[in-house]
Amino acid sequence: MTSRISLTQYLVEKQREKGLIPAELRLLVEVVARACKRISIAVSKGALGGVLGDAGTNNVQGEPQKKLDVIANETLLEANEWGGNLAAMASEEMDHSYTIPNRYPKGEFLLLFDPLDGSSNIDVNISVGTIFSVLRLPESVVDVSDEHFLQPGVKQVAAGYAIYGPATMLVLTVGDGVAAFTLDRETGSWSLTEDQLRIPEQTKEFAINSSNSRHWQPPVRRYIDELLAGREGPRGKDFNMRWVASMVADVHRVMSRGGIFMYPRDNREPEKPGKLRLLYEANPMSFLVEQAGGAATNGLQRIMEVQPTKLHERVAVFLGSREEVERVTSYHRD
Ligand code: AHM
Ligand code: MG
Repeated sequence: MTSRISLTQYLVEKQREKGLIPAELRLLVEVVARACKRISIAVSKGALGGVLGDAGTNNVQGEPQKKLDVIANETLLEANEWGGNLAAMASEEMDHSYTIPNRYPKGEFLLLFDPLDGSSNIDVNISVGTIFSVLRLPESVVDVSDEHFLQPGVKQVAAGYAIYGPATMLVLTVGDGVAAFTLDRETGSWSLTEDQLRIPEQTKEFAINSSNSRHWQPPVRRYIDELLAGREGPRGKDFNMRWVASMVADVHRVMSRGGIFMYPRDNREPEKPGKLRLLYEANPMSFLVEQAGGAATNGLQRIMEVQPTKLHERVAVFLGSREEVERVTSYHRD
C-alpha cells in the first residue's frame, strides 16, 4: 500500500536524515500548520460561523480589520505562545511585536505572519490565506523588541503560506526546495502532494492591479505596455492577465504554473515603497519563489537582501518566473 507522506514525516526527514533543521524548528512549523488548520475551519464556516464582516477596528496601517483578521491573529498567537520554541511574534494586525509571556519558556526563534491575507475577499467567498516567516533571535538578546525582527529575508530559516481555497494547502520551505501539502479534511492531516516545486522560467501570464496604471512609474508602464501589445508588439507573443487580489492566491498560481506577480511602488503615495509589507508578505513569498527557481526583486535589488528599518515596512514586489522578473528589473535599472 502506498501512503502519502505527512507534514510530520517530511519535517522529521529534514531534521534527522538531512540535518537541515533543529527539532525546535520542526515543532514550530507543525504548530503553525495546526493553527492554519483552525483558521481554515473558521474561514470555511462563512456566514454560518458568524465570522464575516468588519471587526469595527483598524490595524496599525489604518486598514479596517475584518472579524477573521482578528480571529486568525488570535489563533496564531494562542497556538504558538506556549510551545517554548519562540522568543516573540510579529503580525500585520499588531502595532508591535508580542513577546512570549514569562509564564512560558522562551526559544530562539521569531515568528512573523500576515494572519489573513487578502481579507477584502473574505466576504465574497474568494480564496484567502496565511503567510508566515521564521527568523532566529540574534545571539545574546535578552529583551526582545521590534528591532530584532529587522533582519533581511536571507536570514529566514523557514517560510510558507496556507491557502484557504477549494482545497486548503500549505506551501513550505525550510531552505531545501518547496513542498506543497494538502489538508485532508476527513483525517485532519497535511499530506505531501508535491515536492520540489519548480516555477517555469518563461511564462505568458502576468498579475497586476491595472486599475492603478495611471499612477505607475515609467519602467512598469513600459513593461506592461509591451505585454499588452502581444504578438504584434516587441515581445512577439500574447500574454494573459489574472488578478485575484489575495497575494496568497496570486502567488500560488505563479508557484503552480508560472507567471509574474507585481505590486509596484506607484505615484499614489510616493513616500510609500509599494503596498505589500516586507517582513511578513514579501520576504516569505520571495524565499519560496527563489527556492522554486524563480526570482523576486523590488525593481532594483533582490527583495531578500533589503535591510528592513521598520516592522511594518512596505516594499515594491516583482516575483515569479525568472526571465520576466529579470526583464522588468532591468527596465528599472535602465
Ligand atoms: P491584506 O494583507 O490587508 O489583505 O492586503 C494585502 C493584499 C494582497 O493580498 C493583495 O495582493 C493586495 O492586497 C491587493 O491589493 P488591491 O486591493 O490593490 O488589489
Ligand atoms: Mg496581506
